[in-house]
Amino acid sequence: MTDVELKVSLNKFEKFKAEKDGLSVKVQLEQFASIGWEAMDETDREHRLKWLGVFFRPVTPGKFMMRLRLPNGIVTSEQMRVLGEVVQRYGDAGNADITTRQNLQLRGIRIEDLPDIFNRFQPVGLTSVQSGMDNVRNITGDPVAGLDADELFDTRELVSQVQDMITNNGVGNPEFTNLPRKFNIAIAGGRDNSVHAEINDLAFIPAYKEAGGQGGRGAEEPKFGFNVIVGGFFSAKRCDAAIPLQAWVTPEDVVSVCRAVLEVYRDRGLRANRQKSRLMWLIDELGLDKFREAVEKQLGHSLQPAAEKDEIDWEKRDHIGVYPQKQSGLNYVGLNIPVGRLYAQDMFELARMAEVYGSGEIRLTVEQNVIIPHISDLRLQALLSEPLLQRFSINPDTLTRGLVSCTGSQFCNFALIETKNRALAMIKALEAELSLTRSVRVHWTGCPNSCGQPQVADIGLMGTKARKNGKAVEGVDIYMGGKVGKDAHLGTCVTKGIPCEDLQPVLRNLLIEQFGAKPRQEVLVST
Ligand code: SRM
Ligand code: SF4
Repeated sequence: MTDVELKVSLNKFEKFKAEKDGLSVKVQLEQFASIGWEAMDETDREHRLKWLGVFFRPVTPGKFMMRLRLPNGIVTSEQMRVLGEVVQRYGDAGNADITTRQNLQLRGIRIEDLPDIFNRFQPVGLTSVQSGMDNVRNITGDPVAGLDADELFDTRELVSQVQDMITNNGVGNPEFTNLPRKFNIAIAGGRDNSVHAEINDLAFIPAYKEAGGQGGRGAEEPKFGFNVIVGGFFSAKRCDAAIPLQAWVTPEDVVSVCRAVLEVYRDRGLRANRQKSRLMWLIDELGLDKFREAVEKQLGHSLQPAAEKDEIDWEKRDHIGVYPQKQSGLNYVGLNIPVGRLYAQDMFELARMAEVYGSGEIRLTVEQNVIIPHISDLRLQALLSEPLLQRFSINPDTLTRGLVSCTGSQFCNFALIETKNRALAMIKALEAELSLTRSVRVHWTGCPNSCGQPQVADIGLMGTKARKNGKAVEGVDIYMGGKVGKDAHLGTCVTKGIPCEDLQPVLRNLLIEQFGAKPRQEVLVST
């Protein structure tokens, strides 16, 4: 594309990015704090601040959201305490949500507090840089990396290295602050694909390569590496699972492959129409072979062909409950956090419990739950008797256990419906009515952007406007058939436009007919 053509086709987002890089607002924070949010330049306030992970919320003007970066979903007790202190000062308006990318978002943030908040982040190694808009999102890794006796690869270090490359060690990296659109990266390390690799723009899946070449059994041990998949994404316009790049890389190559793919995407990605800018659209445009060649050219060497099979051969685990670690005498404990919502006091309690019973480490999952690792056998019972576990259970009811929800209309202006509170209330009501012997993964998402990933759920509920008695009401489209873990594939829309007020009986029937739920009355009579 010539410069002239490029200028003609620049949309509003490309224009403001070209005028001033998003990251440059970093040096203006003191100024923003002193003039206040209302006096700020609108584009700085509503767009560029997202390069620092700070999101203006039109639903709660003046109370910003702050999205962190927590590589591999790991947070220390010290960091959790700092984050708890940040939200505590906002009283009822302050809270934190665990996100579907193993991450935390803080709420209630005032612009005048930003300089102080960033000063507190720095000494404890927290960063929120490049976590929104046209940047690479939080990089997900195996939530039980380094704990799981059956893991194939401990993803923690690699995920941190990729983040450090992209963000210049959390300080901000102008090399990658002007991508055509958002970009998601995941690295799987276990056998159950705990990261939903298939819904990322770029993901690495454990796979062994026979020594001595392409398939044949060599004399040496098979070598560990990853098959690379590309182009997975959800958007209102299109949703696709990632496709194989037909490449296998060693762990040592992962950072440079991430860099090369990002450079190709940055330099050749489509920028005219934001609805057609995610990586898969570029792969479509170039064709997979040409795309792969472009990545190889950027890398400076050719990629090895993919291993014949990958190692994802387990059903996905949710990690809720108590599990022995590979380190003898130690356990990890998974707590169910209903719809991922935490308040300051919960954060302080989690930090304290991680220190008293574990090593001070806390982990987050893409199901918006928490894992506390490194609990010795001797301390386990005491941890399990902690009052917080009444609310954040290690043995929740079957439907609460699989519940995930995006933010919804409480804070998100894209939302067509309220999600988190409604999701919880409806699941509780269904649990009162029904008895199930297995967990059913119900995902709510407030609009077709699909942040709550309804396409990976057993039952996915996507917010929409429905009609009832001639009036527009909040409703959902129902998705079914999403499969995670082994043979993961996306679910599809099976029913459209159910008013939320009529949804409970519809879900009840689905759970009875397709998931073996029994009405509690019947269970009582037959026992
Ligand atoms: Fe998302 C935009 C929340 C995971 C697809 N997403 C938004 C915004 C920023 C919109 C806005 O400005 O209000 C939401 C912020 C609401 C708020 O105040 O919380 C938002 N997305 C979320 C989170 C918090 C949902 C959650 O409750 O967990 C997740 C934050 C993850 C993180 O830590 O970074 C979140 N978003 C996702 C995912 C799931 C994933 O990554 O596995 C997706 C689908 C996967 C994907 O992106 O391919 C997702 N979000 C979107 C999209 C559609 C992207 C597109 O290509 O069109 C948008 C809209 C956009 O970018 O224009 C969006
Ligand atoms: Fe907001 Fe829609 Fe994403 Fe939910 S799915 S957080 S409503 S953009």
